[in-house]
Amino acid sequence: IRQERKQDIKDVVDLKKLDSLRVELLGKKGPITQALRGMRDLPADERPTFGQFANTVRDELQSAIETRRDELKKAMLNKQLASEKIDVTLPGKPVAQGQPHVIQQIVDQIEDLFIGMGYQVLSGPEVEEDKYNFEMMNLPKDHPARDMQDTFYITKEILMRTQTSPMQARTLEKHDFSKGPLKMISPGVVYRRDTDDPTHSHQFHQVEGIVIDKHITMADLKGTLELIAHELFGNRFNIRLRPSYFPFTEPSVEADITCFNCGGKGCAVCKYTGWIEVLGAGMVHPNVLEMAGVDSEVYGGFAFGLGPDRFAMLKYGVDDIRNFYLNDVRFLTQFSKKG
Ligand code: FA5
Repeated sequence: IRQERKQDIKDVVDLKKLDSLRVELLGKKGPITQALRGMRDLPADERPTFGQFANTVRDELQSAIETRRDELKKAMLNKQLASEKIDVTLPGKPVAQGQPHVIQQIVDQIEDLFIGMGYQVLSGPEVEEDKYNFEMMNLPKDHPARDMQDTFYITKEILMRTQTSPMQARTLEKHDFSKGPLKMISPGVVYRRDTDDPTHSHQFHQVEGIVIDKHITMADLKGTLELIAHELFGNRFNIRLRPSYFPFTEPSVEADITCFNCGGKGCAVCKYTGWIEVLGAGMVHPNVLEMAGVDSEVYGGFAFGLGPDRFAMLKYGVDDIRNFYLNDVRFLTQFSKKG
């Protein structure tokens, strides 16, 4: 019987059944307990031998149960480990990666170019004072040229900046010329009450640039503008300078680049001119220098304001500026840096 029961214990295949077998064999109603209880009916001289034997059987069964319990637990654990095994060599699920906005990519490229030439890169407030956006840019309160930049006013003195040019005044005011020339670019968002169309948005980007020193000429400006065009477009496009007017530069120019859409032949995108205007520039007006406390008899230089939105359109052949602001990922992911 002892051997048979031990075999029963070995044959059990799950822990629950093992536990009921333990209750059955060693519990209060089990054969061992019963036998030990029945001992009092035995003659006194047989009791010690019987008792010893019963205890030995109980201990053996007990240890057989424990051994089997360990075996079953181990088997269960192994089964679980096998089922949860991870194959680290399997290819993972691709994680969608973000990227800088296409306009930011153009701005980054322009920043890299100018940092390489020793310019500092500064950013200014989008909510700006009338004083910096217009007055210190040589556009007093009722100057007709204010109409060139239809403005979102917040109060009479505070507005959404219409251009990054106020950063000219802000940096000129602070610059210490005894420490060297001023060479700065300032990228950022500007706002105008323009009617949205394929080449105009009421919110767009500009990168302002200014260089002030003792002997800066128009040739330095032209060279710098050509460098930007060359850096961004290689030799695929022509650039032309046109005389223009800005109150804060004298003389002033506007730069156009061959229309990406028609290659210069003329189409609706470029209003049949073959050119797209991408920036305004000129030699900084003495009034702007003087108002910022810089001696215009000694110092002078050039400034420019370019539109990265237009550059992005040209570079990638995007025929509607509004696409940049709709944030449709199907549009934006086309301009991955790798691609
Ligand atoms: C200016 O804003 C001057 N502050 C530029 C400047 C700076 C001149 C320094 C001289 C010295 P303008 O309004 O032309 O100029 O705008 C400059 C550029 O911004 C344009 O050439 C064009 O590329 C871009 N731009 C202007 N309006 C819009 C618009 N509504 N949507 C998209 N881009 C625009």
